[in-house]
Amino acid sequence: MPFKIINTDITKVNTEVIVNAANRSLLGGGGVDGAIHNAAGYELLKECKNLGGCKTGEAKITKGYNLPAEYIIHTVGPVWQGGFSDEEDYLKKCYENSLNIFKSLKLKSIAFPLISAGIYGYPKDKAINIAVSVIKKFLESYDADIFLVIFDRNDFILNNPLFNDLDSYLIKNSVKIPVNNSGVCKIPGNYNINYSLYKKANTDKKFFIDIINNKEICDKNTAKAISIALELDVYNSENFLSECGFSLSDRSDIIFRYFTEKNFYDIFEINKFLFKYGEPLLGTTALKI
Ligand code: AR6
Repeated sequence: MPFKIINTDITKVNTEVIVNAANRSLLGGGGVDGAIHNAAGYELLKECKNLGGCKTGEAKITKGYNLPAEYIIHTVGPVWQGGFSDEEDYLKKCYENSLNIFKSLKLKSIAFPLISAGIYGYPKDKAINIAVSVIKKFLESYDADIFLVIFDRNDFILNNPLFNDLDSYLIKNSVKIPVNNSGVCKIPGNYNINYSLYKKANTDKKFFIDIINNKEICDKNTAKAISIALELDVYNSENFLSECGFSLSDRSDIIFRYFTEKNFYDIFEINKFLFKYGEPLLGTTALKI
């Protein structure tokens, strides 16, 4: 089920599918569309000419040609018109229809750009929230590695009151705590961890099962993801991590502690904040990007 937000150029991403934020002609344009057509080559335009265009909110698939990705799903986002023209519904449909094609082909990895958030002017914070919420819902019933590609970190705007609060928390808690990363690297036996928690830990199913059976080394990031999945409060999460051989020390740990203090266990939301601060996200995808 894992979902990660990454900062890169989507044309370089080696998922099976990348998604293009196209226009209704499907014949190329600027932004990510231009970058994808340039990188894929002329053969892509030839195939697109036979598709007969695409309506806003719908999606069509082509081969990836010279891209690392095998396929491209082209979808057409709405142009922002102040929010009064069903833009939200159309943008949701872009993600949903792309994911439906992806699922129908039984594919396992896909990367999205932030559809409509460039030339089409959709407010970036709203576009991020729609992308994450549709992807999160989809992953409840289908296992895949899904990436949201943020090309320019400045586009990652979080309009969330917790953000200012977390900022002051980080300033108050910036004192270095002695580090214990002795890394027993094993999940302590006294926690009854059900394998179905892999979704809540944003972790690949097979990797998660190997971790809880101690067939794989549990790194600190995974230990924190499991602690979130178990909904351990701040006291118990620190005990759990300490039993795994880790203590909370760096900035990403302080962000983790901030959310456990609040009993906040939505790993997708926590990862938005970690991305914003340039810290590693919690969870593990099967595909390494
Ligand atoms: N990799 C990942 N993301 C990118 C890349 C890249 N190489 N290049 C840009 N982005 P936009 P839209 C980001 O304008 O708003 C085209 O002309 C960019 O920073 O590409 O849906 C089409 O033909 C932004 O966050 O798409 C349409 O006419 C996001 O991709 C129109 O633009 C989307 O920006 C579609 O506009």
